[in-house]
Amino acid sequence: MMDLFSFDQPSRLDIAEGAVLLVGRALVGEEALLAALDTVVAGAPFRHMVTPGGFTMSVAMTNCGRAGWVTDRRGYRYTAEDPETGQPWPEMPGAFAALAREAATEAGFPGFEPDACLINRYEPGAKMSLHQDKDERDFSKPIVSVSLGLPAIFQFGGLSRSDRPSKVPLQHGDVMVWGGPSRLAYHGILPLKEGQHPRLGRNRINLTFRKT
Ligand code: MD3
Ligand code: FE
Repeated sequence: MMDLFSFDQPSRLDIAEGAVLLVGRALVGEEALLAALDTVVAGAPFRHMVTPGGFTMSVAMTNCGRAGWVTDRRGYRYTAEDPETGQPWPEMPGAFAALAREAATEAGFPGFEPDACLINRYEPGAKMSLHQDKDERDFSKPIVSVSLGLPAIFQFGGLSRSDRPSKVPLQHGDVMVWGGPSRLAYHGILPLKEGQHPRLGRNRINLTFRKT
């Protein structure tokens, strides 16, 4: 029988200028991605960081790559070492770097070589409030994000916090690329709904690739 939808040609949705959703793009090679994730988390466990304002984040985080994003009472920044251990963050797995690079190319941003991968873990109820990602130096590089596990509703706003955000559902295996004018758009994740994912249980994992 003919495949109407195949894993090697995921559908591509343009969400906004420079913002591309590659539906199911991470499903090919999903097991390699999850095995690599286990290796990273064994070296740098998830932890709940504290914002400069003193709030503990509902999302648990860790990092891999030459730089990792951290927050504490002193502020937001990238570090070469995990502050919990003083050791370098785990290396970026080859399967992570390849997916980020290929997805960026497919979305029109060739030559993307991320040096940081922030890994976010959401349990039901966890959320990420509207914010901009602007701790990086070069906004001409895109950000690539990979959604795994429980579904979430992504909020995508404009360049001003007061722009009313639109809602985009994100599923296991979806890859988004944010470049061009979308790179500095406000965005967030609504509180995760209760659920069970066959492979990841009560969790949503998001990999966010950046060139710092
Ligand atoms: C749009 N994470 O870690 S990924 C973050 O699902 C973050 O965990 C969310 O926002 C998550 O900073 C959303 C999608 C994403 C990431 C960066 C963006 C969307 C973006 C940068 C600019 C515009
Ligand atoms: Fe963000």
